[in-house]
Amino acid sequence: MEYGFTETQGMIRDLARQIAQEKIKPIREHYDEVNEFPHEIVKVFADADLCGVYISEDYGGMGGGIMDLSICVEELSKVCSGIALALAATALGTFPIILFGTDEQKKKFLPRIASGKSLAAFGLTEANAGSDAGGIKTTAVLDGDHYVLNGTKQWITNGGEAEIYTVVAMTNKAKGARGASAFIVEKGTPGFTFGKKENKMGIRASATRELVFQDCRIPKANLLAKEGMGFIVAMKTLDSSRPGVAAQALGIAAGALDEAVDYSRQRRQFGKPICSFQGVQFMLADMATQVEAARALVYAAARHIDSGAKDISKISAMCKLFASDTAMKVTTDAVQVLGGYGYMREYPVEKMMRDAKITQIYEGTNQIQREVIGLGLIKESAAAKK
Ligand code: COS
Repeated sequence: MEYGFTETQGMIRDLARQIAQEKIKPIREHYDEVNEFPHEIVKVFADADLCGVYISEDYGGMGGGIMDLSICVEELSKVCSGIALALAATALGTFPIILFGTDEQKKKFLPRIASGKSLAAFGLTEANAGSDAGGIKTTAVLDGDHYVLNGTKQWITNGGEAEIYTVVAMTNKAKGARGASAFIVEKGTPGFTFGKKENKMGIRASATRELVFQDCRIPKANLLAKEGMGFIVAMKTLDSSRPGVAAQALGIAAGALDEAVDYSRQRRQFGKPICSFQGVQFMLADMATQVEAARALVYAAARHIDSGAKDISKISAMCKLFASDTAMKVTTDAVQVLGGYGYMREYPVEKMMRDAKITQIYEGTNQIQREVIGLGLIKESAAAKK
């Protein structure tokens, strides 16, 4: 099969492609305009069993991995990355449970996510802790059988819409990054509310909101891994989730390329379709080459992680960096190919350009990705010299 997909992966691609074309395409402009969450499409994902493609069969999923998730997110993002994000951000919120949850925690939460009954979200970022993830101020204090959470998380994707949140808070401030711990918090827990809903440049069908904790008591059993391991939980989660952002960026770029090629065949100037001009052809050729290169790196990273390899930080950061820079460049060029029409809301490429921008920023800015890649290179070189 194309790109070495398994039969199941081919099926996931076809299903996601069909949903994107039939269900998402007709309503993507509306959701972008009104800045609302697409509940009707999340139900379609659930009915099609797409919510659990990366979750083990033991917990109700399809038993695939990051590659299966990436294929699904890429296809959906070709049409609308904001809507695809409901699924991708759920994966981000789910990875801490997959990677660090006990069997009990997995049994309790994963089947709900796999079935699409519950969405998940990941709460790390705060107003003054973005790139400096170790600088979070939210606290969790042990009180008998409960932890008491206080603080505010900012810009949380799926905020307010998700039922299950994995949240990082400080259990020992004095220890810095080593004093953070990760918890599962359910929507509806007293003391857990939602704050400001953001009005964004792109991915407007996605909900981005504050999580507010005020003396929020959560059972001790909801601690993930051990006290003090929260920063590691967060870093390893991001290592696994970044290919999902890369797949989203790849989908946006591939979608914009398709639009640009189609348009260049229809649009006539100087008595010919504009695709017959070398200036346009060369642009399309560069765009297509960049998309294919991004795809190769995203799939390589996803497969490397799925192989169970331990050294995943560097390639995960590389695919996120490359695919998101590709998305920005290709969507900008797609707008250029469509010219004046490209700048208008009636055509989808201006939305794709707005949507692409966030992929260079979230789940670690591309400057942070370069730092992770650089550190990886230094570590590898040092290990090779030992
Ligand atoms: N896997 C396992 N452990 C990791 C790790 C990883 N990928 N990355 C770092 N660690 C460990 C380090 O080994 C170190 O452990 P020790 O204390 O035992 O030495 C600890 O975590 C702290 O690491 P470090 O000192 O490198 O942390 P920094 O505070 O300097 O931060 C970066 C490192 C910048 C890479 C990190 O803060 C980061 O990824 N920031 C971006 C966060 C982000 O993506 N935010 C987006 C919002 S979340 S959607």
